[in-house]
Amino acid sequence: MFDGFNSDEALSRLRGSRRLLALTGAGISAESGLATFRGAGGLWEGRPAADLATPEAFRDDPRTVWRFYLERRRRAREAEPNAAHRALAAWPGLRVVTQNVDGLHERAGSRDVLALHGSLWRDRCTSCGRETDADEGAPVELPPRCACGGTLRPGVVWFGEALPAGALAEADRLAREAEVVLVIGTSSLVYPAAALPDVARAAGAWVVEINPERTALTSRVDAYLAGPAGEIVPELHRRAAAAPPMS
Ligand code: BJW
Ligand code: ZN
Repeated sequence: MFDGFNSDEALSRLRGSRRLLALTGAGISAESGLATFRGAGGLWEGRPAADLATPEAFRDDPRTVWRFYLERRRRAREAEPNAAHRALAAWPGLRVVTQNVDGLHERAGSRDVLALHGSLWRDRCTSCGRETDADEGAPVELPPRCACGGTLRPGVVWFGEALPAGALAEADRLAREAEVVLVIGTSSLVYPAAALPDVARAAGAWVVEINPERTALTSRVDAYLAGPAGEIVPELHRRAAAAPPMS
């Protein structure tokens, strides 16, 4: 049915399952026009985008890191959720765990999204730790300041930083309880998120990867559907979620 392997069994597993988990990465937002980290367009002013997502980059050059995030906010604000975000939001019994910070799952209508790497739409003070909603307008001064006088930073998780403990624990629980896990649009290189499909599989789940390219994970999944999320996910939803569960 789809290119890749075991797509027919993926469909029948999906039809029969009530506890579904989608683990998403930057690739699910590619068709909304947002650049991935490691693909084409993953450079910002000639530097790999992931190099800017570090505490060291922020310490050395907070203005450049802020300009990068302000540009990401602008693009995300102008982007719309695509057919893959919408199909996941419409899928009964499916929970979303995302590495993305763009908010497109929420805007598509997914509820209780677990955002492992924080949010583009939050700021955090590096002095007092207070978290606030990001200001709508561009700040007059970079880096922007907290009311306490401290430097604000984007409310995202950079390399070497801990993921939000509650979200990670909940994602781990969902992975253990899932019957089928859809891993969509991630290179599966960044941990601990990349370990969740293995956690799920060890607990008995069926893991289905959706990605136009093979990844670090592909050799460890039960099915691989090769193609863009915006085409494959709605088609899966149409064929699996719309059909009555087999009894
Ligand atoms: C499509 C498509 C279409 C294209 N349809 N698909 C174990 C082993 C080794 C290393 C580590 C380890 N544990 C921890 C580490 C260190 C590190 C790590 O993983 N390093 C590796 C790179 C080796 N991890 C961390 O540092 C993490 N923290 C941590 O472990 O803390 C420990 C600790 C505990 C207690 C106290 C203190 C510390 C934190 C990781 C944070 C990652 N942050 C970023 C930035 C977030 C903010 C922002 O957005 O700016 O998260 S980096 C960046 O990578 C971002 C992403 O969420 C993340 C993953 O990227 P993703 O989503 O997979 O994107 P790409 O670009 O890589 O892939 C896109 C995919 O889409 C491709 O496959 C395409 O083919 C595909 N695609 N079009 C479907 N249309
Ligand atoms: Zn403060």
